[in-house]
Amino acid sequence: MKVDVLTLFPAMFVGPLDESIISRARESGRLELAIHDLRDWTHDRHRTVDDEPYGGGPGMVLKPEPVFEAIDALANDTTQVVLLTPQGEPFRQVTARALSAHEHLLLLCGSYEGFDERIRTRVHREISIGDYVLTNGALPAMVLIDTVTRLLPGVLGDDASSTDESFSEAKLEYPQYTRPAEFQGMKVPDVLLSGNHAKIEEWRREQAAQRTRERRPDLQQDENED
Ligand code: JEW
Repeated sequence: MKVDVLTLFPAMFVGPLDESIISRARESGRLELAIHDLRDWTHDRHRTVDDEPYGGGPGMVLKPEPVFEAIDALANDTTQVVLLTPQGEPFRQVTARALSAHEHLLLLCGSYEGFDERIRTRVHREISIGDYVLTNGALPAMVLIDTVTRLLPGVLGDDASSTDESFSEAKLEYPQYTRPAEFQGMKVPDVLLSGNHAKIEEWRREQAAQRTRERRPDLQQDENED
């Protein structure tokens, strides 16, 4: 998959995407990532990307011209153009799945208080990563890249792929333990040391269901499974 990112803060993308699984996905060619500075599509001496809002009011608004020019340069008919914005649809695992099916994503990060409404006409999807306030769209873009990359064929080993389903199945994970069997007076539950795999599986299912009920009642669990 090819992912182009359009941002006013390209330096924010250096580091987080050069580590771990994302880094390996890039090295193996399964992810081709390019970070672009929106100011590269300005033509004035000050590389202006924003202006005052028509009608007055506080803050600055992202100008349409550089964004349209960048989209014209970077996107084609097969590109899924995604705008990161607090006004977007809430980002979920199903959204990540849908995006991972595209060969080419163009992520528009934006910045400032807002963007010219006409930018929306060039966008296929608007996504918000959650209900909290951020300073710009760089972190949301990186969250999206991370979630989508690990869904690409061959990026995760077989072991990790099987643990991929926690959120797709709307269930939190069961409690886990490793050695030692007792640590600072805290014991690992007997059932996990019993060697009885049917009982262990039963215990884990019950723990996961209980934990989901208590912590995330908004997640729709399988009704016959607790
Ligand atoms: C997101 C892109 C660009 C936040 C979440 N927050 C916020 C906010 C901003 C500007 C105006 C109004 C509210 C900051 N901001 C962004 C925030 C995406 C931009 C500027 C964003 N998902 N996506 N939770």
